[in-house]
Amino acid sequence: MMRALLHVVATAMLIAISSSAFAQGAAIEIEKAWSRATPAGASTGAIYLTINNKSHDADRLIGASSDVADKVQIHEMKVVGGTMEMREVTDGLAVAAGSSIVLKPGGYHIMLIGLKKPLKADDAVPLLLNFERAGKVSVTVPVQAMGTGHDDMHGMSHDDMHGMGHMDMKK
Ligand SMILES: [Cu+2]
Repeated sequence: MMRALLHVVATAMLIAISSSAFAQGAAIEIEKAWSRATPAGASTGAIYLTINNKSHDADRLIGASSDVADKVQIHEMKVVGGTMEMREVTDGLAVAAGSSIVLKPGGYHIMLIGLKKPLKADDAVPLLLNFERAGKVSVTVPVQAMGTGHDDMHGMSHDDMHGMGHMDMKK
């Protein structure tokens, strides 16, 4: 009798736990999000973050948007034959089940294009990420002061990178 009752309680708890996990949709967790303050007149900015896929299904970051910019793209920066190249990742960023992907200076980043105003230190930028499976995930991105040791490429700002004459912008 006691055993049967315990079983019922245990089952009820399991149901409660699994349904709350389902309701919260915590399959995708974003951490270490940050951006950098931009110089006056800069039209672009970059956001870096870590995506943790805690679900048992592979997912894919397929897009993003933010109130602070006209357009938000997923970009990849890499050195090809000694030249820094930046291109838009048009087919999304795959995040395997149970794994993480790190967006960081010199690699993948979220690109803010057509900034409506400069990003200032201590601003909080609202960002909406769109995942193939998990759907929309909103993130608040803190802005760090310029030159705080997180600089891309030895002190050049992201905007400098875009303005560099020898940099090829691959479509
Ligand atoms: Cu970029």
